[in-house]
Amino acid sequence: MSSRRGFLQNVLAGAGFFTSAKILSAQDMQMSGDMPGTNRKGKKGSIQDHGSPVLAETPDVPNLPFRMDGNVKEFHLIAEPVKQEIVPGRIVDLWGYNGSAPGPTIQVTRGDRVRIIVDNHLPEATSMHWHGFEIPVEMDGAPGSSQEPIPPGGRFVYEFTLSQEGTYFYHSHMAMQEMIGMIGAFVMHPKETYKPRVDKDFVIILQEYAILPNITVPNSMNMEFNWLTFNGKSGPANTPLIVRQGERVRIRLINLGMDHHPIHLHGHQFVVTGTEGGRQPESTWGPGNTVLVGVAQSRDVEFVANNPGDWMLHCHLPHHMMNQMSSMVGPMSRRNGMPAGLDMERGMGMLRQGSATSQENGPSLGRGLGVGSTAEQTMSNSPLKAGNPMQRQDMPDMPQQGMRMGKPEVSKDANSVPGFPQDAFMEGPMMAMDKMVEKPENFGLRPGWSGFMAGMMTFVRVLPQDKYDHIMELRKKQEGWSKQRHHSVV
Ligand SMILES: [Cu+2]
Repeated sequence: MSSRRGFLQNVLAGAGFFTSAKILSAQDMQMSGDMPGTNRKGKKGSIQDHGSPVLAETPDVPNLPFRMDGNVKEFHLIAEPVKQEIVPGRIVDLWGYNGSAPGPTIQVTRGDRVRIIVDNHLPEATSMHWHGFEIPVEMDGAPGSSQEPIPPGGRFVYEFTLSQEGTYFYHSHMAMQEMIGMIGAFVMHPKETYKPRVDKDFVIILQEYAILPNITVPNSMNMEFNWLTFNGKSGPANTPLIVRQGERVRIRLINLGMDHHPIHLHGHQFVVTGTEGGRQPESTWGPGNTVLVGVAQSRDVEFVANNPGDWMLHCHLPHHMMNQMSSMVGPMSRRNGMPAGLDMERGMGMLRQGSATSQENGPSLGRGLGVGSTAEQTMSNSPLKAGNPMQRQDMPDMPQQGMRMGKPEVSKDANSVPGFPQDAFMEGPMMAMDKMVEKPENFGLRPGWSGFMAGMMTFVRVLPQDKYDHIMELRKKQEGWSKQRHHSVV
């Protein structure tokens, strides 16, 4: 985060953008804990606090700084290619904003007049849509109808007054660009805090990418996805949500992708207090612990964190609780290849002979669009041939690469059991990388925890006061330390 922040400031300073204005960084704003430009009554951090709302925190994503021009809050967004490290060592090529995918979070207060300068540093035209905003149509960012697309190297300046409240977002209105990262959160706070007041307010953006092994660019046309992210990170690389026991917590979930995600919280019941249309009346709040966040929707959930522990928060679609899913993992890792897809021409339906449902073409087209592998491993949901279950045919020496050493514990006759393997080579001690994802927010987690975290998965850590304070201390120390170094690694 600190490197992103430095990068952002450099970009903005380089453009001469903030020469006369104080830069409000994410950390500055977060440390003050206040909405910029507002006075907060009450003791900071106190559970009984009233007055203006707390600033939302988007773990692993910075806030977008702004400057005041008279009574206008001026933001600057740069659409550009981004290198994003979704898990340690897996750096992928996405498109985003200001060095981040998803883009930095914008936070405003109802009634604010905002100006957003959008520069296009992409090699093609883009557009910037303000999702759900009640603003004049010429500010809507619909390419071709409300305005011309922003050409490469071009700029468009948006300006409007906001009279809404809730969890909104901005995104490119070009479909393929949406699938390669181009979205960011836009939180509109009320002037007076809602009751009951929340002590912590988090934003999580849900995204999905199809990135085959040894490729760094997602295939934005895929219908299936093997990297599922919260705020641009897959488990175990996410920064956990740190809360004090007894605090009231809001989590704002935003989804822009091809799938709907049932987001589940362990250990607590919550209520859904808002949608992409803003706050819902309290009479509609029913208890639950899983909320379906549909495509183009946002959902706010609130709960009192009264149950201490490290609680998982994750998408409950089983395939969204995995990383690097491809035709070579899990049950499919042990047999020879079989036809799986078609080349792009035939996959798009341009068949030279036969029909798409024919004996020759049907099985391949049935697996996807044909844009991808042309051979896949057969399923092993039937007994494998006898032999040492530790020995993988395709990978006799399992690479460890910084992961914790160790082999999965499997029974001697594992290969004779129909269905084996399911998770044996995908989860557990051998996949643990606690050290590689070490950060203050992970302090004190059970050793080996990271071997079971993947995909859209993070923790809500509900901590008693002393443990909470300790992590905050560590966080402060790390911020001080990384401020001294201008270019740390992600
Ligand atoms: Cu999901």
